[in-house]
Amino acid sequence: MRRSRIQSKSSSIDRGGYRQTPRSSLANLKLADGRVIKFPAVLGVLNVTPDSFSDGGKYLDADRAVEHALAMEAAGADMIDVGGESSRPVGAVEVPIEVELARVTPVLERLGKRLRAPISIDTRRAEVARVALESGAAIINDITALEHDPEMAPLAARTKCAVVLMHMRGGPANHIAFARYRDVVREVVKYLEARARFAVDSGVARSRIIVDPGLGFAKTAQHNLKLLAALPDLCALGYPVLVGASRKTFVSRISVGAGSGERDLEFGTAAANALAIAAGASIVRAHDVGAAVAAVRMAAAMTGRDQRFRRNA
Ligand code: PMM
Repeated sequence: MRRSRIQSKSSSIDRGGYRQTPRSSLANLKLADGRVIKFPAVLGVLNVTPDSFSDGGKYLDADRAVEHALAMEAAGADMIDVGGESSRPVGAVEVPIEVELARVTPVLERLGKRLRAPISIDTRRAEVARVALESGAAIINDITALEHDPEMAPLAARTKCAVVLMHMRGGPANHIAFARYRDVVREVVKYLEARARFAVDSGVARSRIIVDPGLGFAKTAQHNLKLLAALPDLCALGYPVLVGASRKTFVSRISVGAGSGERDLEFGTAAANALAIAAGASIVRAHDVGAAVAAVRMAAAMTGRDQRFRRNA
């Protein structure tokens, strides 16, 4: 069997099967306000945009957005990811910061009073993140891994929020033009290792850093599949790993065929989520929260990561 050239710190990885209780996936994320997110966890997606790939335009109205967030929480989402700038593979439009703020602020204000699940803000702009954190968000999900805005790292350090560092090349509008690698796994792991080091050097606590391979961001379907197969290498960095396969084009291309497109995409996403958790990922980002929760729970129980089933063994 071909082994990745990245030597994992965990020598017990067996690529042929799934590890029991992967060492590198930490048990939980402790937020600065005392709340604890137990892993594996589901991050429900709330895109407040007119043009996001799978749900663009559905939740531009703040009341509908709040309703959807509450429904995702009721369906078992552990966190809700609020985003006001689309990053679809082709033709994402750069929105002015005023527009991004106008989209997310009313939603965050209303959610702050009603949602118990922690909120993450999906943004590359420190000003948007600052406003969100003031409204009660606890996590910054930065698809540029703190690269886009020099104020982002100091903000994360100062506020003690958790941060998701995602791999991407280029920007939200043109990343697909940069999908060229010698060794995608090696390059993504090295990048995330460097960005995590940068975050720590900037004052972000190691325990509040999450890394994400950025499926679909400057990646072809082959790149995404290679990264999913190599998740243990990413987990070996020692940070919780977030995987965002939900409704992405590569899942659609692979899984759509037998039944209705929508259902196939949901099942394909659920399969990707289950296998990602089984391979050691800690969080999946999901549009269909009910399906993701079922997939994650099943994968966690089968790989000994669900405390309830371990005790009864
Ligand atoms: N994908 C999208 C947006 N934000 N954030 C992280 N951390 N990881 C992802 O994979 C990710 C993200 C694009 O998906 P959508 O527009 O369909 O929600």
